[in-house]
Amino acid sequence: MDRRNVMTIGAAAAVLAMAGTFSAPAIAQQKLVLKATDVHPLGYPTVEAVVRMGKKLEAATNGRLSIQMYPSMQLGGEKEMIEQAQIGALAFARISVGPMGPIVPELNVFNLPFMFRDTAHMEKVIDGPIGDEMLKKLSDHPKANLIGICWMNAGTRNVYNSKHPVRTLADLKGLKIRMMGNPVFVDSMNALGGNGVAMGFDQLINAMQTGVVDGAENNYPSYASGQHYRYAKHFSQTEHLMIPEILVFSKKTWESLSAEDRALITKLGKEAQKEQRQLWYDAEKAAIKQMQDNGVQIVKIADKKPFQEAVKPVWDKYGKDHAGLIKRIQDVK
Ligand code: GTR
Repeated sequence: MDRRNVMTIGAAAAVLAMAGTFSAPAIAQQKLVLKATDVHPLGYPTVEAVVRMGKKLEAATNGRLSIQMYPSMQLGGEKEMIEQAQIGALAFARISVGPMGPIVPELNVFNLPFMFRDTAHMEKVIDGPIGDEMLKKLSDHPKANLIGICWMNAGTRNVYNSKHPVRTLADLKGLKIRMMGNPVFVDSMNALGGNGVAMGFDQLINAMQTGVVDGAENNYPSYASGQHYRYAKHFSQTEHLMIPEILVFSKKTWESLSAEDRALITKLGKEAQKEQRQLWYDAEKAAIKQMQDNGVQIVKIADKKPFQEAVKPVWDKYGKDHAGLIKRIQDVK
């Protein structure tokens, strides 16, 4: 080996050494601001849980990773949020399982009316092996392009309208009720006797104002924080749906993260699931107070049996391919 070659090798080694010393940590130090979005405003339990998660992420990585929250549908409705996460235009989207059903068929089981017996049942399912399995189904789905991070509570959904109190199925007749964009919901409302109209959450206020719909259905915090009582004062405790929400992450962005960063986000997601739950219970109480303060008539449904009977065809149509999963959910005691 002549002297020139030795020097070349020496210089190359020096460059490699420098790369090892400076460049790699410099890359690792690169700041990454993860965009997150939600249809709800700041302070709403799902938004607050993700904001808190962002603070923890920032602290754990000395500011290298952080979350920037775009609340209140700033980046569009849920459909747009999902699409943006899929292409990597944003990292986190907190969405209802409602619009995810058409993407991951198994998730539609959570969208069946009267699927869960009560809140405790729903929580046990999402906190347990079925919950983990469903998150994995979403993450592994070849076309979803999303990673399921964690679950969040969203209470029960209840019908509200501007015309009259709904106490029985007969009262739903002729009412145009906005439902989330997924055929299972329109079919459910039609089976209950109303007229289901699918549209995004972002179009709802306008549709109620202009009479395109007579009302909608949702949980207490969504109804109260969106001030839907200004357009639809008759709120009935139909509790026909109990749909958990899901925090998803863009698969594209996920694949660019290190294993450590993924593990950290997964861990903080589990913590967010717990924290959001307490925030949720508090928000439900506050929402009911706000509704009462604004003269909302909260109508009790004396007999829910006819409602449950009426949606049987929806179960036959959407549940038939998932009998095993439905049975496992029902067996969770
Ligand atoms: C809310 C839910 C939103 C959205 C909305 C809707 O309860 O938090 O994610 O699904 O309902 O009705 O579209």
